[in-house]
Amino acid sequence: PLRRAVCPGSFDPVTNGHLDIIARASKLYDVVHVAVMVNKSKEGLFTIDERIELLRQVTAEYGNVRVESHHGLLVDFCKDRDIPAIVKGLRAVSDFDYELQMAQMNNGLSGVETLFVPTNPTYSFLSSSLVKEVAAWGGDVSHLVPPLVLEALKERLAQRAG
Ligand code: COD
Repeated sequence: PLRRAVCPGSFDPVTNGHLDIIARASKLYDVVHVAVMVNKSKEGLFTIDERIELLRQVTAEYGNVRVESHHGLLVDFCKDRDIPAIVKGLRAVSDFDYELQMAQMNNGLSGVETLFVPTNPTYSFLSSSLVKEVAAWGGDVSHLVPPLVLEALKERLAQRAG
């Protein structure tokens, strides 16, 4: 059987930090599912469909990545697809508390394991929310997101400003 893992997140939008983790997971597993989790209480800069489209284009080169959205619990996404492992990036100690809680909760709910990959230090400070904030004030984020995402950000922020 194929060895599967999932990289879950909000991906609003996908950054080079996310991509680093997805690329590394894609070398360890036969199929990597990227799950764009729908959070009703967070509106987001990009719609779920836009996030999926950006992710599909920037992960196409890996060849074994499938991008989908999910409304509900991550453990149910995993159960439906026979995915035994969640792969997550750890940026700093500050990520650890919450990630550990989620890993233990998910394991208790369904037995799914969580594996942590240490972030490439180049991206240890990087998050989608900081990218959006810096870009909104005109800062240069071209080294933090793929070119396609940079264009999408510029377009969306120009729409918002206009
Ligand atoms: N370097 C390395 N990894 C990174 C970086 C970076 N710079 N930035 C992000 N990551 C990785 C992290 O592993 C992070 O967890 C993941 O990418 C996603 O990041 P975001 O910011 O897009 O997504 P989050 O943190 O909002 O995602 C949280 C989830 C959506 C995964 C979580 O809330 C969830 O599973 N929700 C579904 C509902 C559910 O099951 N809830 C119960 C949980 S116990």
